[in-house]
Amino acid sequence: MRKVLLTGFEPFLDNPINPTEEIVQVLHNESLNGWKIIGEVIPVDFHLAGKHLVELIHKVQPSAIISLGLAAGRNRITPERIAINCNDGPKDNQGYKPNGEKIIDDGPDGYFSTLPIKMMVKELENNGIPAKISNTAGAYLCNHVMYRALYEIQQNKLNIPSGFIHIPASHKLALTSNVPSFAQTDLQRAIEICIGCLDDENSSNY
Ligand code: PCA
Repeated sequence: MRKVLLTGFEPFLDNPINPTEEIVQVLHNESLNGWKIIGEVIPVDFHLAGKHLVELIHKVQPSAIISLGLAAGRNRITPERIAINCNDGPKDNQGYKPNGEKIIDDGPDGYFSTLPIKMMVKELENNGIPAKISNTAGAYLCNHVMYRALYEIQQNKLNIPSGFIHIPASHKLALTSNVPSFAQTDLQRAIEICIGCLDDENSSNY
């Protein structure tokens, strides 16, 4: 069965939990629409995240990659359109503070997602889940991981779709911060719906 590598992140900054961690742990080893889900948690660490992800790509040999991250404050599911060659933002979990440096010195400025992001938004909305394409994944770890995966795919001429989806806070997380929130079960269902779009015939409509 084809495998989809589904990555989430550990908690970071002032977020005591990360709902993406729970999603990938719960969905790990589940099968959906002919896809076996391999769920993995990536550290919020600029020096380790890319390495970890690249190792997973070569170990798992997935037929698609969907990476997930928390965007506390957003009020809908947001498939990302683009990743940029830049690390910036606050300190990571190891205390490293990026300063706008490139992710890959001679890498391209950016990559577009190769996931069917328009189809994902349409299907999410058809299922009653608010969603919207995002035109920036920021410059923190989420952008970093999206860029690293797309770079690795290009370097190795792997013909697989890859990209990133930011999700809002869960209710549990919103108990400790003043942000919009979804039920954890709805966040998980949203990601299942997105995985269900991987085979869509119209998926070239990025
Ligand atoms: N969100 C952060 C990093 C980890 C996560 O879940 C981001 O948006 O970059």
